Amino acid sequence: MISPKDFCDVLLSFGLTHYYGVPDSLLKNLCTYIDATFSKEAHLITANEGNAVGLATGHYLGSNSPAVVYMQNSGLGNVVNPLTSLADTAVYSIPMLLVIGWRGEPGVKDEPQHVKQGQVTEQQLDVLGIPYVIIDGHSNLHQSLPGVLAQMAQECRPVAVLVRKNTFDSYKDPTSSHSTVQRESYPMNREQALQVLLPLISADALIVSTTGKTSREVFEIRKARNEKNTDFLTVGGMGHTSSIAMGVAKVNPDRLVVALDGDGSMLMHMGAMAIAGSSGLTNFIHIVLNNECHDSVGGQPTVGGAIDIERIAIGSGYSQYFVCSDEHTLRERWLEISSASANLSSPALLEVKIRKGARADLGRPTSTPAENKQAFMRHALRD
Ligand SMILES: Cc1ncc(C[n+]2csc(CCOP(=O)(O)OP(=O)(O)O)c2C)c(N)n1
Repeated sequence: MISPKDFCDVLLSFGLTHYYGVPDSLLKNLCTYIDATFSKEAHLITANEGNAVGLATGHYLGSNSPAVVYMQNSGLGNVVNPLTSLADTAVYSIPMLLVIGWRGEPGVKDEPQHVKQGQVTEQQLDVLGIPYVIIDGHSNLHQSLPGVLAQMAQECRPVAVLVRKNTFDSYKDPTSSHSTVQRESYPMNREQALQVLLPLISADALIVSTTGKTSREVFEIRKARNEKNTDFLTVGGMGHTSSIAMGVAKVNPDRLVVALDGDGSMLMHMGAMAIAGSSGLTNFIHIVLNNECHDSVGGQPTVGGAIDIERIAIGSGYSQYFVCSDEHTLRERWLEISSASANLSSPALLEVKIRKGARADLGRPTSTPAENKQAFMRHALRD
């Protein structure tokens, strides 16, 4: 296996000193190493992968040095436009190194949402005209990387390293004092908050839950309670949970629709909030489970603890904002929301402040995405 430090040292020897990206479970050890080692000036966790490509572009324009952009291969969709219409050699010709975690590599068992993306990752890089190398735990970085990095510098273009599963050695932040530590510790974690919330929401409501452990926990809670799983588990398409919920709410004005979102997911496509806020929908409640981090892929921090979600929501046109951080207040806030919802003029947002962390034995949905879709649609159509 490759130590994250050796990897970054090799990149450093090629003048790559700055990192931008969205964390990935496959790159977890590399991400933890970068976050623990590099200063805020040299490393930023971005809202989405396109945001990282934009930053790397500006980084080059302002310094004449390329930067590194790291991401899960599911983030390739978010970078297509800035790569093809900005960084490509046919446009501004911006050098940068993309470090891409290869989920769903053909032949390697993975979750349904990664299968298609894993199959097409190499083709996508080919179509985008991005030269790349593949590395795994046995790669000799001094042989694999120089060629592609020389091409990046000489041809002034984005290039990529596609990283297989189990490439990086484990890395534990020795200080644990870095930004991955939450500023405040709240009494509930995400699963505890969901345990309280789910029974409060009426059985007739339509629930859309976000990517990662939120949906896994929703699924397991329903199973443990012998309840039918009619919630839409947004296993892919991170950042689009509230948009999906809003789409459902628009065509079901007589039903309450609840988005169970994460802070990382909310931030990823925050423009959606302005659209929801301006929608005039009165049957849509946006719940943000804010643990200030990307808990599902290793707990790397988001800016969820630094931003003012109330002002963002109200400024985006949401009619009301509620906040809570313990079980008692969560119950109270839900009562308030339920009684206020008849008089709402646009969506309401509930921020639930939680601490990071999940059960070690958390399972994954045993139903397929097709089964989940059918169950949700039967519930929506009262079939
Ligand atoms: C476009 C895209 N980028 C990255 C990922 C990897 N990913 C899956 S879940 C997740 C973290 C989600 O964070 P948040 O919404 O705050 O929820 P939490 O895990 O903290 O509950 C990430 C980065 C992804 N699935 N899709």
